Amino acid sequence: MPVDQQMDWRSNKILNFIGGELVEPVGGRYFDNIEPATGQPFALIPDSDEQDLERAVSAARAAFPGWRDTSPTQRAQIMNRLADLIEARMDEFIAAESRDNGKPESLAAAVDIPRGAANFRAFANMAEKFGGERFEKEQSSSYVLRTPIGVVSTISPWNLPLLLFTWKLAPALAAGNCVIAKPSEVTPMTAYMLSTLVNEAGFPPGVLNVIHGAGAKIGAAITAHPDIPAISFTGGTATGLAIYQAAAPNLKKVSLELGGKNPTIVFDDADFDIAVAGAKNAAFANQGQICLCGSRLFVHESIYDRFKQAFLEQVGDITIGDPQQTDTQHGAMVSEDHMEKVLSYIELAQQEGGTLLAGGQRRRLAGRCREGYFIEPTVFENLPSDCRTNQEEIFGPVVSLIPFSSEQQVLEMANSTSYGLAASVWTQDQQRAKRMAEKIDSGIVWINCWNLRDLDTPFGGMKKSGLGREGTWDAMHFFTQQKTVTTPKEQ
Ligand code: TXE
Repeated sequence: MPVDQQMDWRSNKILNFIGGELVEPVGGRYFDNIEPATGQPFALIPDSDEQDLERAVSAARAAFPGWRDTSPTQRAQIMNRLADLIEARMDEFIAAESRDNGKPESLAAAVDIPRGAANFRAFANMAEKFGGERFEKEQSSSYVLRTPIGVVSTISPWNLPLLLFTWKLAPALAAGNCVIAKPSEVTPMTAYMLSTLVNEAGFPPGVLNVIHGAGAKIGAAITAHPDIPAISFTGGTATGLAIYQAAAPNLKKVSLELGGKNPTIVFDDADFDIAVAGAKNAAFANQGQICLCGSRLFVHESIYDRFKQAFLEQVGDITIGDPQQTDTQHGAMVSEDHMEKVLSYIELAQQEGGTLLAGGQRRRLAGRCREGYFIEPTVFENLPSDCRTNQEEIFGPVVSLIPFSSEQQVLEMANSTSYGLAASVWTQDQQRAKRMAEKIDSGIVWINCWNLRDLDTPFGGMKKSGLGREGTWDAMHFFTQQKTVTTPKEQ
């Protein structure tokens, strides 16, 4: 269970969960789990390898016939029970998520943990109502069965640890698959806590297995394993491409939700105050570490100066602080490596001629967090649309302000990156909103809002932002195979 802060941190060992048991990695190796707000280690993470994976695959294969034949209603009951158990320990999960990731507890409380539990409820509901189509023709009657694939794997990232972990697990389980889940080694704690509740929820042993460890080692082993025919991945584009290649020889099914360089587009007829607040939230939520964050902020030239001023005022009001404090709005970056990556982009932006309008520095806090990985919310302007800062995913609290003069011009700039995940458009002109939605190359377009998620809607990106879609219906499709059954009609 969660870490006892009084003990020597080395005795705080995260364990794998295989075949219904919490187990040490076979090789006995661990690495440190660092708290990003303090820079200090606080737990040990299993450095799992192929031997652990083989155990998990055997357990999952053995469990599959039973789980496949469990009724959707029973599966739904077990999943709802797991959601109940998470909710009953809400405060522990919130504290652990914040400690592991660096995000404010208030954010984990508002988003990560409630959504982490709600994902099980949403897909429990799907288990009971998901079915195949029927086709009635003159000579034949057909229906489509949707059957589970078998043993599948989920590989999830560190930015929304429990939320994205369960977003993948839940449809796989609801569809009747057995799962080998690999959370990010950067933020393994809430996945571990969840694994301690799986038996109590009533899952048979082997249905859900959680393996911890390094992406390049255990993640790569999962991707290459011949008995895992489907992988749902969220993470960086480079890793997604590696997974796609590794999966090809075995013709595995892959769902890839990758990076983004998302445009926020503010027209001169937008509701000004709502647009300023929305653009700020889009740029800096979760310290800018959400694939949906709007890191390119296009503002119509006629309101540019006024907008810039109002935006900078709001950015200046963001409270940076210890994630445990209730008034903190902006916490730590997830790791030292990631902080260094983001700081190097801030340096690059200046080399590329950008004018720094706000932030731009690592923030040193006093007390407990003095070694923490904090970066100030950072705003640039005067960067050309095609420079690296405006083309590459930074994945941090860095936004670039860019003026535009026409719909055509902003569309060209918005579509100029290799990504295509999400966009937000701020205008009160419904026709313009419709035109923009049709022409922006991205899987999601929000009009006068940002990150307003309906879980039933398809979620995913175009171009290098990914392959396939998630969302309740799409994820159930991904984790099932279709079987067409046809009978002749009486002539
Ligand atoms: O993610 P990785 P990283 C972006 C963001 C960030 C960059 C790199 O720009 O700076 O990606 O982040 C597992 N085979 N996003 O390196 O490596 C890994 O263990 C199989 C966008 O931290 O993609 C983890 O569980 N698995 C993003 C998961 O992949 C491998 C969220 C994601 O880690 C593997 C996070 C391999 N060879 C970062 N290598 C989003 N789309 O929301 C690593 N993994």
